[in-house]
Amino acid sequence: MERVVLRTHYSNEINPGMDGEEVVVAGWLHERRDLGGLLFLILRDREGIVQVTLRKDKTSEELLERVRRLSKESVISVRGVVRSDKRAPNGYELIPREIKVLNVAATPLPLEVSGRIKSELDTRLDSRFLDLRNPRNREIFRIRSEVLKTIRSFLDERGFIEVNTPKIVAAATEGGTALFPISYFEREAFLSQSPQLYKQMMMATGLDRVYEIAPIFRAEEHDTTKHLNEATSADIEAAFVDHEWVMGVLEELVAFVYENIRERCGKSLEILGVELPEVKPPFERITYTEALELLTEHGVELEWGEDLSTPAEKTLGEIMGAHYFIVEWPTSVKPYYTMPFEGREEVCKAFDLMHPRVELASGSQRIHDYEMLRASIEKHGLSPESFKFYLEAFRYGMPPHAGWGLGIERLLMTMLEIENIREVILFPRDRRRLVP
Ligand code: AMO
Repeated sequence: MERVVLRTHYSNEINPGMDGEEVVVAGWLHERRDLGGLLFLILRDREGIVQVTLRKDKTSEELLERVRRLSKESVISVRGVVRSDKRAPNGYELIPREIKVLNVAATPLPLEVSGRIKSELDTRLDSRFLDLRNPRNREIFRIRSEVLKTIRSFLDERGFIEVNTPKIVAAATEGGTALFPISYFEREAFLSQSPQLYKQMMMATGLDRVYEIAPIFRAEEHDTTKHLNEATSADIEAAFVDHEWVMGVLEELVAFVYENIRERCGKSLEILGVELPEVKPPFERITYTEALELLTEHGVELEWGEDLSTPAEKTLGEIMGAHYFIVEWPTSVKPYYTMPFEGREEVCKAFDLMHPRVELASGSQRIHDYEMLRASIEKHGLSPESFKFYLEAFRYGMPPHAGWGLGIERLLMTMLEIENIREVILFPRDRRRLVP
């Protein structure tokens, strides 16, 4: 069977040294400039732009007319000869032998692709397919892809096995609120808030170290710049280790992601105008109680046993100035599966990984004893009956284990200094947004 490829080169695969060679490029009509005897078409592809130069005296009137009428953002392919020219972008231009119009763009465009005219984020998200034609916006997703690859290779290397757990579930994991109910034949079901229960159950299978990168669904009413109703979480769980060990994995992973992105995505970072800071483990650790003391010193009063508010997180971030862990949380603040410290049950082996702007991850050593877990579920006002499928895994040999969940969008927005979390996910789901 014949395979059709409508281009021979991306724009960045052509250089002035190829003077005289014939190539075929394809992309969108970015701009057209009519200058005396010359007509320039600027073609844009994923990797950049190509200047196509038509000499009016050497081009048929029919072609000139066709090109003049062509709307911006139409899809074209150009077969032409490379000509080295210092004045052209990237030092070369293309002298066309054939211009094919593959699809004509309707007018007017709902969004200015070049980004020269600033659009509201809402307008941009409504026309996301056009918004991502702007390199600044599109490069975020090239980096996102590399971040996911980096996380996978880091965890693979450390013996973690990638798993996929169900997203249609029967029970809440992070407490009774914030669930999206769905109808599952004649029963009620929910969209999964976290792979928590399943990744813990994996510890009873002997798979030992697992990870999952998948959507989490949170029916929170928040309309903030750091919350999504469908987010992406990288989760790990590991057996025969404690919370300190998984914290080590987490800080090394974050540092490795920064290093790898700096190394592999230099051009994308340049387009975004971002310079990644050095991120070196180990990260500073402060206890929850120390955090409260620091906050008091800075005029923010919190009761012991309260979760950290957004202003409290912000103040702490300003004080700490780099990634840090908050450890030794009040047991009452954290979910039922969190292991308390022996002999001081009011605090537990939970941690949050913080970026100065926002929480990035949370995790803990888990309760692995059946009776203790059952009692903890009850103490949190939940019914052990609805957790039966999960509790069963703790009755027949469950090793001690620990894990964490890291928000991919939070990692990206902080790393790339992006204000609104919606920018780092293709099609955000929030309180008002269900399409596109
Ligand atoms: P938690 O609920 O803290 O922990 O979630 C883990 C991380 O996921 C990200 N996250 C979100 N990102 C964007 N929008 C949201 N609405 C949102 N909710 C959560 C955050 C957060 O730190 N089961 C535990 C993890 C564990 O203990 O292994 C859990 O889900 O970056």
